Amino acid sequence: MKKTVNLTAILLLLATLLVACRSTAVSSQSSSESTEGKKTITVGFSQLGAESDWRSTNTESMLTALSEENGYTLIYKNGQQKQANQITALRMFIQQDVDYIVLAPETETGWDFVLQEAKDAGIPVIIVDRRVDVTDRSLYTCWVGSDFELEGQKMAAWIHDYTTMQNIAPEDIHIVHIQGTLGSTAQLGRTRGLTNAVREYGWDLLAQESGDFTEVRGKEVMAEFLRQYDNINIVYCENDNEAIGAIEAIEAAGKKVGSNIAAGEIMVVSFDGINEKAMDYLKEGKISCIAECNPLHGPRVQDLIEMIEAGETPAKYNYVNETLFSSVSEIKQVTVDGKSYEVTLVN
Ligand code: GYE
Repeated sequence: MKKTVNLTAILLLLATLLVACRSTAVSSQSSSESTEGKKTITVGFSQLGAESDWRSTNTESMLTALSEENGYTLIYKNGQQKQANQITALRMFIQQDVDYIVLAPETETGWDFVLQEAKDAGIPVIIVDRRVDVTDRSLYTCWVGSDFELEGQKMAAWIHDYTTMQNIAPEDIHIVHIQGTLGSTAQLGRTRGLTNAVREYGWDLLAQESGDFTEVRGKEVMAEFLRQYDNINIVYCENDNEAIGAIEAIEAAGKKVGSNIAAGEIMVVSFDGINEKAMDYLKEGKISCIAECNPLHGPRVQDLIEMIEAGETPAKYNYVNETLFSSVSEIKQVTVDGKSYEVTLVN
């Protein structure tokens, strides 16, 4: 009897051991499966268009960061400069039940309905670059981009410091202003930066018109300004592509671009600092100052998604630090609202 009990106990022990071994094997197999077959994160990215070098660099940055190697399935849609296309893209992402929506909006208004639909579907939305103006801010999780008004303020401060140093009286500063896409955050901020300075310093703002952030329109608008005014001495372009177009128009009209206003040169300033041709123009002195606007938001958006995935709450507004580029060596820094910003010398 004793023997039987012992045998049963041994058999039971063996069986338990076997089961234990098996379950370890199963669990180790399933965990390796889960690392190899790790769930990818599906992101729908609605880009507004392809109007500038800034935009193409931005798109590339997003596609590289949200790539398959990094664990993403990216559905990319180019809105071709039309908000209606972007809204359609967002609705498609909602139907496809993506994990995240990333939106680079063309203009600020008109997003309330579609963002409400995304919220109702439980899809977090990350806004990148320009902003959305919605009544309920909980319609998006967070935003990452530049402080466009600060860019404009820094540029205005640079113009003020430089012209003061050159002993040019405010009323002798005759500016034409080629704006970006009207209603976009980049346009609104950069325009505010200039118009506030015009009011503060008493500069002569001759004309304002949108060049839609493109080279072609920048050239057309500048040609038109040159036909209307013969005293232009500063051109404030809201991006480098417009500046390149404007320079073409100025040179075609037989005038010279440069920072020597007293000698009759037309001074061109702009924004971005990503376009190679514009950076060459800066070195040559054809563009006098460029306020940097950084387009490399891909890794930033990736970080935000990873934070949310980890259960953290990212800051609502995430700003990127930026500099001013200039080949005019005399101005080493500018001050805005009591804070000083260095000018990066490019030559
Ligand atoms: O400056 C311009 C682009 O929104 C910051 O859009 C962006 C602007 C950028 O087309 O080149």
